Amino acid sequence: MKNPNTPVSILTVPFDLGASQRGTKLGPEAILKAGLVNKLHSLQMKHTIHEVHFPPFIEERYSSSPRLNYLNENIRIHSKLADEVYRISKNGVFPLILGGDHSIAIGTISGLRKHYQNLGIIWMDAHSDLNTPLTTPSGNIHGMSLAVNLGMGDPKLTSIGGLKSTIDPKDVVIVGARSIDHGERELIRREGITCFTMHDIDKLGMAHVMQEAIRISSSGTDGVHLSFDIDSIDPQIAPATGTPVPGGLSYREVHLAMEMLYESSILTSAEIVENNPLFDDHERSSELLVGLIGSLLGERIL
Ligand code: 6HN
Ligand code: MN
Ligand code: MN
Ligand code: MN
Repeated sequence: MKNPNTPVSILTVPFDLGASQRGTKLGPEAILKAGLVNKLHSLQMKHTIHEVHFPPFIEERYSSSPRLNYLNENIRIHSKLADEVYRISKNGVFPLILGGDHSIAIGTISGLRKHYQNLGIIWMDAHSDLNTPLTTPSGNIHGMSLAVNLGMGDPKLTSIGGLKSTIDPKDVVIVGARSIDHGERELIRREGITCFTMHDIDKLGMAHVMQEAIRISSSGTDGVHLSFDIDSIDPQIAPATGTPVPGGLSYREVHLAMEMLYESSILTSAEIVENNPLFDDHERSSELLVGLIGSLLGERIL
């Protein structure tokens, strides 16, 4: 964050209809239970916690389509979240959003785009979430959220927040990818998105990759958002995910990323998504996430 005295507004978004596995709607509560509030107190950060409420969904009336699962439910959540994120950013407060599955990035980033002219994005994920209804293998909207933010996909999703401006693909950096679908690969090449795969991290080292991610996302932008998918971390140390992919970030690599983001002072918002306590081993993934949020907000070893 730009100024360490910036107050933080935690928005919890218990929504899991962007994915096929149920359970990420329990994610925010698990992170709070694992000690997030104590962590913020120990860092002496002013903060508020607020749940994004939705009218309950009636299961028999779920909107189904083979290409866009639960489209109407997604639209409702992301529209409401966009409003709340916009309000928080406008007030000079740092929004920290706890998901929920990764579809919520549609709401978060739509809200941020109302406040920032040119938003940069660091997308830490095992996946690139760049599918569209034409390329999706699953119909799950959490696999399309970055594409939607680039203006690609169903108009009912790309128009959330009511803005014409989209994110410039040159200001987007993906970090940690190791499962990219065919259509996503084409889109990354066509749009010139920077994508540091695990192969790049192995070769270049995490410090260099994060230096580049920070430089690219912050050059010519007036805000930078971190969208952090828990599955970027190796599933052996963070098992709480419905979409595990082996060969992910190590404990120190992911902490280093958070520490470097704090030191860079570029971040203006962050979201932590896809934590699914139904797959956790006791609370170890949620505890790891609390530690990572600590590093992101300024906790130091020495
Ligand atoms: N996530 N690429 C796959 C799909 O269904 O589109 C997996 C997406 C995972 C999404 O992890 O946020
Ligand atoms: Mn994701
Ligand atoms: Mn993922
Ligand atoms: Mn730029």
